[in-house]
Amino acid sequence: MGLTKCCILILCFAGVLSNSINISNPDENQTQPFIEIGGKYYLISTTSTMNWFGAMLYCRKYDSDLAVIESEAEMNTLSSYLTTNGNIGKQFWLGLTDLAEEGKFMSIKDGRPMPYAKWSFGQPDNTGRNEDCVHLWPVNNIFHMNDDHCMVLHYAICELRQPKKSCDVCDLKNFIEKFMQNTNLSNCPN
Ligand SMILES: [Ca+2]
Ligand SMILES: [Ca+2]
Repeated sequence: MGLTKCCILILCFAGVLSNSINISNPDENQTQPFIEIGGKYYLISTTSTMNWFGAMLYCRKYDSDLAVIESEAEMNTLSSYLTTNGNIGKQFWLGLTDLAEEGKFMSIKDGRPMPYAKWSFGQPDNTGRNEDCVHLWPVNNIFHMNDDHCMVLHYAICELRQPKKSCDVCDLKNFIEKFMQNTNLSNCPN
C-alpha cells in the first residue's frame, strides 16, 4: 500500500473515531469542534469565562444552545468526560434558569421545565435571592448542579441543536431576549 493511500485511510479512520463536527461562526470566521459524547454533540469551551448571558450568545454563534442535561445517563457520561479530560477544576454554565419565575427552573432550549437535576447538597439555595442560572461544579471530583448569580463568570458547554421542531414553546426564550435588552450586561463581577 502506498504511503499516501495509507495516510488517507488513517485520517478517515481517525475522523470516524473522534466523532466530532466542526461548526464555524460566520461573524468571526472561527471554527469550533463539537465532540460526540453519549449521542449528543457538545462544544466544551474552556478558552474564556463568560457570564450566563454571554455564554448563551457564544453558543448561539455556533448554531447551538447552552447544554441541557436530560437524564442521569447523560449527566454521568458528560461528567466522566469532563473529569477525564482535565476539567475537574472548572465550572460550566448550562441552559437552565429560573429568571422567569423564582424556583421554577426551565430549559432555555425549549422553554420546558428542567428535565433532569443533580443538585449538589443544599442547592438550589438562591443565595442573596439572586441566583437564577444553573451551572456544573465539581464536588468531591464529581460534577453537580448549582444555582449561581447569572453575572458570575464560568465556562460554557454548548450542545448542537437538534433538527428544528416547531417553536411553540418559545415564551422563555422571548422573556430572556427582553431581559437582555433591558439589562446592562457589561457589568460582570468576577
Ligand atoms: Ca433563583
Ligand atoms: Ca446556589
